[in-house]
Amino acid sequence: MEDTIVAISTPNGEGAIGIIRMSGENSFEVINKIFVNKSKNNLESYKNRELIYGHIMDGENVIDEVLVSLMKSPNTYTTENVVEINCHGGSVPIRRILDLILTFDVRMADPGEFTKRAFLNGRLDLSQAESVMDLISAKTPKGFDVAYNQLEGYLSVKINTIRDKLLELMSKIEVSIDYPEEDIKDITHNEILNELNENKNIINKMLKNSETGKIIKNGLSTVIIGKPNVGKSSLLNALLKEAKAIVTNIPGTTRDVIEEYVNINGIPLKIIDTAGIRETDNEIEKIGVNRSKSFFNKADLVIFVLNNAEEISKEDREIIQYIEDKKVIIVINKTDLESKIDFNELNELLKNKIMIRTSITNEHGIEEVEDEIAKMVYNGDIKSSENEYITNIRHINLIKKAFNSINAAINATESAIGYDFIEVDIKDAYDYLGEITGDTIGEDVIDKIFSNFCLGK
Ligand SMILES: Nc1nc2c(ncn2[C@@H]2O[C@H](COP(=O)(O)OP(=O)(O)OP(=O)(O)O)[C@@H](O)[C@H]2O)c(=O)[nH]1
Ligand SMILES: [Mg+2]
Repeated sequence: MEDTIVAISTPNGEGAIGIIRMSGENSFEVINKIFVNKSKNNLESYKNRELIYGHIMDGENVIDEVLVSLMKSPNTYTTENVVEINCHGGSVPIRRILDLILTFDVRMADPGEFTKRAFLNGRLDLSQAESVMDLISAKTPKGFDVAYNQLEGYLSVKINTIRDKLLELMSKIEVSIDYPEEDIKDITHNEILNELNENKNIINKMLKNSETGKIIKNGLSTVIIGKPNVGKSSLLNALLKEAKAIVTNIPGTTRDVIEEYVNINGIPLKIIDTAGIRETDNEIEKIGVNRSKSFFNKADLVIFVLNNAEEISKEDREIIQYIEDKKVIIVINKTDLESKIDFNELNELLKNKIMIRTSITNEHGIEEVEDEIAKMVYNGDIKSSENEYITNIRHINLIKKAFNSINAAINATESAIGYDFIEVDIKDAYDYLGEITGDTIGEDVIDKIFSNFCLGK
């Protein structure tokens, strides 16, 4: 029998209510001992999941006025008996109730232990359990929708469908190995190849979307660079729709790096505005410039701003060298002013880079910048309505491994190697995919996954 566990399920700090959750065999018995309501009925005479008003008592002493609900196994979060206590949302009542509960045969839950139990008791598979954490930490509504879809089991269904097909293929191969002289028609190399290719294509499609999935989950780190005074901070403010960064006509206004989050078509963007790049004797500005340069390397996307009213300078050429093999959007700003920039030279310097003309002062071209960012992330689509992305690095790595094993099986089949060798590779792919849903996985990996959860979840 599993221990009974308890944890505070609401965040730290002051709030209207705080929730303490208890799960396991003893939870009903414990709540019966510490909870008193006016009619003094035995709690188990209440309806399942009904909210019951009353007080938590430590002997004769009232600890807090609360609402309690009892949820009977098996239709609960963990599938065990679960009790939730809604008390006042301050650290004192919450802590006191928790301490009181811990005087009984109940222990503190480990991080993620409630969800781990939901997994171990078979209510959720591993990919669904992992999505719970993504739901909580989602940075945009889009990120939430993708995680929710995973909780609903879209990934599990997809993975299980492939695994079923692989299993069927393995059993056909097995029959051909074990009973070669029986009347059953042996599977041919060609038939194996067809099956394998079909699964390879499905997996490949999943992998293709995984870059987008990672960005939807973790955000896109975007750096705005350019010479002083070209309008970098103005662009940051325009994307944020808020005057966060200081804008002046004095070159060298931004001395340090400014970081802000913004949601662009469902993509969480961490935008970094940097100090304008130029040679300078000013020590403070020098540090800023060096920091700007170091930010290129870490960025997923670079927005390089140039001033339409200035000629291309030595600094611009230097920046162009830095960004050559980066994902870049070039913004030619101040198009309201007379153009002095040599576009022939610029096109020559910046082959195949996307260029957008803006006048931030007149609010021109900003939407184009946003659309271009979305396009880069959604593989050409400006607004993807799709929610079927794989966002979890662990899943992506396993899908890659499964892909490689299927490829190995295809190669083996093409070189007409013995069936037992082909089968080994197929079995590997089958097992890797099983690690996503938790069908084939070691206890250590499971522990590691849930230890990243927050307490009380
Ligand atoms: N005419 C015109 N002026 C602009 C435009 N965009 C920005 N400016 C002006 O250009 C000046 C510099 O803008 P900032 O956004 O501070 O430029 P920055 O690149 O952040 O400058 P540093 O922080 O010094 O590197 C300000 O006076 C802005 O009002 C534009 O599209 N047209
Ligand atoms: Mg600035």
